Amino acid sequence: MKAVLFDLDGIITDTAGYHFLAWKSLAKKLGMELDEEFNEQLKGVSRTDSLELILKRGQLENTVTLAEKERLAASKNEVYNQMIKQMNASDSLPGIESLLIDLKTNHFLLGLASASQNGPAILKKLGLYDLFDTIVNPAELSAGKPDPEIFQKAAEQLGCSVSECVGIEDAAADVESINRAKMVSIAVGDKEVLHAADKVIKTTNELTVDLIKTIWTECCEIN
Ligand code: B16
Ligand code: MG
Repeated sequence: MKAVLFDLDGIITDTAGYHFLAWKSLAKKLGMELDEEFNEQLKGVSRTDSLELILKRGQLENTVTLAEKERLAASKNEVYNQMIKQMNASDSLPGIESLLIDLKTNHFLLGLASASQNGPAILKKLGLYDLFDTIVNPAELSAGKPDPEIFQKAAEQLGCSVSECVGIEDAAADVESINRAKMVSIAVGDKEVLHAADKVIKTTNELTVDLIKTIWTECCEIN
């Protein structure tokens, strides 16, 4: 194992609630109510694709112009940025900061494979930006998760082969992205939802360098 690739939202920090509130407020202006169940579909999905899903739900997809879509996406991002303004070093999920430091101390490479264009700014707020060796720019991808491109790109940027990487995610579509990239996948959350992962754990503070190395080694022995 040479590298560990992290999702941001739901693994490094819990920004999912803010994304939900920002989309909910935008949907309300469009005359729609969004519930938590629908929000599950938006996890790991890019800003533009999330907007498309919301417009489709309101049967508005053919009535909104491209310029209007851009305006709506920008306005959601403004609301979201307002909400995350106060984030600081205390906002990383349990055990994440020490895990990243331990991985670096053990000479593993770290990559960010997040659909969020706000990823670098959020890592800076959390004081974790300098620990990362690479960050994939989601704006440069031709396909979002569950396509494997984002994980393949992270491996390429680190100069690693996919077999040398472990990906860590919190949503089903995102686990699919890691698996399709032919990397070892670790999921954090509900086993029923995330069963496709090579290993599912309940919370981020269970993640340790030893656990990640053991999972990677076991997967290599099986394959
Ligand atoms: P932004 P992840 C994803 O982050 C979020 O899960 C998803 O809800 C959001 O729409 C997407 O980032 C884009 O975020 O609007 O900040 O560019 O889970 O891939 O780290
Ligand atoms: Mg996520």
